[in-house]
Amino acid sequence: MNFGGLEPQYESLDNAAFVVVPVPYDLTSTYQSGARRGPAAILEASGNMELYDEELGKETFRAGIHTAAFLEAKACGPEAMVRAVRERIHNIVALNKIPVMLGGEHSLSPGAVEAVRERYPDLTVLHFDAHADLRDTYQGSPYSHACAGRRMAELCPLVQVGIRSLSFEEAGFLKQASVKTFFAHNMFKNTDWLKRIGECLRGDLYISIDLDVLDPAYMPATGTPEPDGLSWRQLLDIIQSVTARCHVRGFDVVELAPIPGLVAPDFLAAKLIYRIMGYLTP
Ligand SMILES: [Mn+2]
Repeated sequence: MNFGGLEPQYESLDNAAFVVVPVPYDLTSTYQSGARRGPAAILEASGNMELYDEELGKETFRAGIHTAAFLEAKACGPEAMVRAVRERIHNIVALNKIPVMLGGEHSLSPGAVEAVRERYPDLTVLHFDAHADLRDTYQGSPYSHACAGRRMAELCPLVQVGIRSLSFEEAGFLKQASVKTFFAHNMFKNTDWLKRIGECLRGDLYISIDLDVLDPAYMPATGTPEPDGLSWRQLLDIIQSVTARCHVRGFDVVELAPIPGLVAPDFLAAKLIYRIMGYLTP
């Protein structure tokens, strides 16, 4: 099972612009678990997509999309898992290919960011999420999904978009931290919101997408859904505008917790990934 259900010549590692890394891990989930089933659901849905992108007018797969082996869960805890992600992503970046991590839970993303930043030291992270994820520790662990934003912010400048859930302490942290947060309730009050997000971003970029940034009407299949999220089109508009002005060195799509019998969210995730790949290829 590879991303897109591609023929071997478009799937080989040597010729691939993108390397998809499925990481079926959700051991720190606190509300609804199930993100461990996300990567397989995305890959299966991707095999049923049209490979001609009707919006971009091209067949993105011709740039080459390799799907790596599943990175299986480590029983020795989330820190070892983050390290395993870092190693795997490091090897992909070293080949000058764009890593695309499929979560799994968000606690994995700092490992990918760390690996990409080693190669691109001026990296900025664009973080889409309903949740700020800025806790220093959660349930005794600094590697919880609830701390993913904080860990990424320790590595490089962080720009958060779509946020609509955080604790009092996280709100306090934002007042003094070098994190730029676009709250969902504020984002669309001004017509220049797209421009304002773009102004925070330049150069090398990593994009981390927690799918719960989307409104649950579009994306019900997440462990911690929140109302008042972005639409499919709003999310794409932001990503398209930043990919036009930044060098995207890697991205992840995390926290899909598939709902049995409801494939629309799986399909959305697959098409989102393919569309982003399309933005990143000439
Ligand atoms: Mn979230």
